[in-house]
Amino acid sequence: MKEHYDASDIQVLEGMDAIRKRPGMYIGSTGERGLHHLVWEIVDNAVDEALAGYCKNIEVIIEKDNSIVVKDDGRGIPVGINSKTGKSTVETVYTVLHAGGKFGGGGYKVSGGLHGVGASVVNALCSTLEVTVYKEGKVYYQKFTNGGKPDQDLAIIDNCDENRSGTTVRFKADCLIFEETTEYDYDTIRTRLRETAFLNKGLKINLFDERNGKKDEFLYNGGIIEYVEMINKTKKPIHKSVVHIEGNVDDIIIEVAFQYNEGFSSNIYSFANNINTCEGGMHEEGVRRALTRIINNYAKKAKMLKETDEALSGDDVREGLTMIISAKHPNPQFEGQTKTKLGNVEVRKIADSLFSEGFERFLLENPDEAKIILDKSLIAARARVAAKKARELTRRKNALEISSLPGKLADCSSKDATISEIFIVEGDSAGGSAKEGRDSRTQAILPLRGKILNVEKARVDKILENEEIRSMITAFGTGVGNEFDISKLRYHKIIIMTDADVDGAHIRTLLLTFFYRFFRPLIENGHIYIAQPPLYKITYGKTIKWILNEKELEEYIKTLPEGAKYEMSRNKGLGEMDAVELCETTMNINNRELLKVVIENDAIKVDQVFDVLMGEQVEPRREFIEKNAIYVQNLDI
Ligand code: 0RA
Repeated sequence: MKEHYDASDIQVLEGMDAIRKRPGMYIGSTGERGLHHLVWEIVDNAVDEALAGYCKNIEVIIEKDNSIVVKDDGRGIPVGINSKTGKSTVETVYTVLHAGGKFGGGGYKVSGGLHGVGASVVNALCSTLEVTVYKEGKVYYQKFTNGGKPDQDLAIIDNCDENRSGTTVRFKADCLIFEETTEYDYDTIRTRLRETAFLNKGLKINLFDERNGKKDEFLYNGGIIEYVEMINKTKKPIHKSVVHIEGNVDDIIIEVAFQYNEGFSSNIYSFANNINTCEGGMHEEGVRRALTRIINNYAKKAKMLKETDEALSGDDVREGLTMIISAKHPNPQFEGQTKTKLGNVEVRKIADSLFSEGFERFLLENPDEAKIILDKSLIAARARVAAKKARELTRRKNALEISSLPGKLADCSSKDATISEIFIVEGDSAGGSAKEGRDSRTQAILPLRGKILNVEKARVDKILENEEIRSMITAFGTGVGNEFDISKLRYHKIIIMTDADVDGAHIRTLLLTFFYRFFRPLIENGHIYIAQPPLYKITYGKTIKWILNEKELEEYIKTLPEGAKYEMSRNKGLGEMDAVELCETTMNINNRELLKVVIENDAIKVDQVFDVLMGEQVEPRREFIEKNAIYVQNLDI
């Protein structure tokens, strides 16, 4: 341990201390997500070395005690003394905030949003961090403890093969900072590393979990082409090849891969320097604009669009489209609420022209596939026109009626949306009890008859003709599609209340799919909830007790006198309770426990889950349910 600190040491210590005082500012949270950010940060450093063209293999190990090891075979972090800090570059990188970028010198960096905060942030939040650098026949090593305090200077500890180079970092999250958990989730790390491998063709990434022996290897020589193929594996592609377009202008690289499938939703995922740009940005705008324009031009030239037809809209040409856009920029600007929007304006034009050129050439060289793609867009346009007519019809019909609200809806009397709730209830009989037991001031009830339409299997016009779906749309008040306006939402809580059986779970999944596809902002803004009717009924003497779950059951039974004779039954459906019981257990805001529905950050994963569960192909669905039963359960929470 060091005993003497000079002025620059003190400065560094203060910097590291500031990170420990406000970890949230640097890694977003100190929960599970923040914990995983440590891994992303260290892996991203290695990926930067791969982007620079020097690293081909990355290995990540989750050790038994939840230490993480990240190994790369890059050039190795420089070991010489840094003139500004008077310390080795290794020590500087791991103890000075934002030092990372300064030593890279050009190249594409994985940096933006919460990422790229620097290895020093990780070090500050770890109980131990060890760096080993292999370079020019020597092995260099330095260890930091208690939030990044160096145990000693960087030292040569061994010799190695002259040809070997690389960096190995081993770290353990500090449980004083990550109070909630320091346990890593294999699948979270796996999904992220797979994505990184897709986005960096030729980079091999190995993952090994010493806690349970799980392992994976990711290497995609086809890069994002293979990514599109994987996403479309659960859908039915309508043309053979994945279209691939790549080019660069002024050191800005744009790469796009896409393929249409039989489905109706559009799945466009964009990345800038490997960061998932969920909020889009200039690269995405450029490509979208070009896609619409090129398809319209082709349709006109091929006389597929009659003079009388209106132009194909962006939605038309994106129906059933799976697309990955990857931009690499030497100096990316990340904007937006979550810093996941690429802001560099020059990128729009570059993305537009590179994509237009490549896509036009593809259409010319592949007339058969061109026809398939054009037909798909033309059919979508016709369906859109039909849907518009259907909507207009609904509106006119409503205008003639006195109230535009659906007849089955028992509305609440309050007009204040912030305190109003709507229960979507399975079945008329449960709907009856709910109407009787509700607080009619703030609680509205909308009973649904049977199962709603599966929106993954139907086109927009058919979906909008469905009566159950129309009731929900009118009741919510927001409108759908282009007309959607969240400020018109009539209830801030939309609560799904279904039976606690298989059918109930299916109806809930159908409803969640519908909300996810048509009302995603309602989920994103936390308006969708799931009611939890009690699972058990205990009759003890004259008292009847409804119990939410196994855990509460155990606790309740403990409170009964020893040898007490009680009867227990599983609550099969909402119909088993009378109005008062339903109200007291599941609806009353003082007693009930609602689950809020949230969207997993990984949009691709969520999309796949819905698609596999609700889509056309049976085999991947079975496969998926077998492998991921638990995840599907979690999805509801
Ligand atoms: C700056 C310059 C050089 C290598 C690196 C950074 C580097 C950093 C990390 C972080 C994790 N793995 C890494 N690998 C390399 C080049 C050094 C030289 O040419 O001597």
